[in-house]
Amino acid sequence: MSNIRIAAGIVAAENDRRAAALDADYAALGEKLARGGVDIGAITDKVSEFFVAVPSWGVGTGGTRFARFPGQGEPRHIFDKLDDCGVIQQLTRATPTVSLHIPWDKADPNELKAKAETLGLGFDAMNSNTFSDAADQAHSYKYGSLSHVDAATRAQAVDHNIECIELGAALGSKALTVWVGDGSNFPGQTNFTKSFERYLAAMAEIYKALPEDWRLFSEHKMYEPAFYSTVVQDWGTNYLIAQTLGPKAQCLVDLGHHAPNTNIEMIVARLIQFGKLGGFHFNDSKYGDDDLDAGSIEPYRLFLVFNELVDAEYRGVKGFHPAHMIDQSHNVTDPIESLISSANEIRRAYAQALLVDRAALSGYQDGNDALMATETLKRAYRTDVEPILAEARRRAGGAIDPVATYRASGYRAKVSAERPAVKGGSGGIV
Ligand SMILES: [Mn+2]
Repeated sequence: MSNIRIAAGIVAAENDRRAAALDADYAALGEKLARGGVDIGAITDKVSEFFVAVPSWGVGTGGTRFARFPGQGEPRHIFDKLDDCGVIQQLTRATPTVSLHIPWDKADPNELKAKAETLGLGFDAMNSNTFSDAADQAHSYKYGSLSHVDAATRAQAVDHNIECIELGAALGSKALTVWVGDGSNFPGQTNFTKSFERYLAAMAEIYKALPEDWRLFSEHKMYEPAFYSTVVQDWGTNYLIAQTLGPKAQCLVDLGHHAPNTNIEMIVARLIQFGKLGGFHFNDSKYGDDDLDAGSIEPYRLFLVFNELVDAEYRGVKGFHPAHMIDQSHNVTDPIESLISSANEIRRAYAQALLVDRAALSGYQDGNDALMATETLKRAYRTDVEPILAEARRRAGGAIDPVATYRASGYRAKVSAERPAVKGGSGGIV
């Protein structure tokens, strides 16, 4: 098991070329922020401590239900995937954990831990898969899993989730994310109430198996793979699940899982208010669950979500510690480059949200000054925080320009020589 890292000399040489420009840009931004009473050092420290988990499935090339076009040097198994995740962390210093998907990433926990440790990685939330059939399973999930009409199929799905918890516990993970593909394609195909009752009873079994310090995240999704109804269709149903199961159950918000034009930042605020925001699957979308790169379509929406998160952080909301995870499908880019860029965009939204003058905003809100209130958000959003992001990476040993450094390293060509091309392959949207 070789660890393929980018040589430290390459990162240093690339950083040297950009150091003087960054020093000047950082000083200029620091001066500008200081005029508004903001200490750039404090913002940089906070950004440095903000992390987002990389999905193991994100480092392979994704696909659609039409086709998948494999990329060069694709990871063949979880250990290759961890190598790729290690490179993302090495360059960004923003992604120290990996979120595993079982059974895709199933392996000996000791080997997984040992490999991750050599790469400086840890493990974030575990993800179960009852939306497709594994080769050796007794009962099919074609007509559902945790809400299936057949008790033996439900029990099999519950057992799989418990297996994910056990593997995760051995790896140091602290959460299980459950997303089911259960639903229906035709009116009348399923009974809404009975299927939700069956789902809740099955989730209660999983909840019982959680270690004391674990959380259970349920993820809602409006449609796909079911096209008429899904059992966990929206944040209201998701909230009911978390409320019914107990304090360790919280809602996971995948940014792509809502109807078009939904005010996602407002959902985030509601879930925070009632202690049920578990975390995020960051991505972006134009039409549906497109799983495009975070911040690539609607960066202002991402900022508005972070505006709610920072508001909660500064208010010191009790028990507020959402899990930050990326969930994307990379069909036309090098997945490593997309994940590097997404991690940066997520940190960018956080940094911009930290710059919002909250005292002024509160004053404008109380004074019904709509124009100045929204301008206060815009002023923070318009700030080019790139020098802060680059400085945070540099201080932590990462790359000032991580994509350029990745390209200069020739990593993809190197792994292409070691990893034979994958033939065919299936759809990759999750
Ligand atoms: Mn997701």
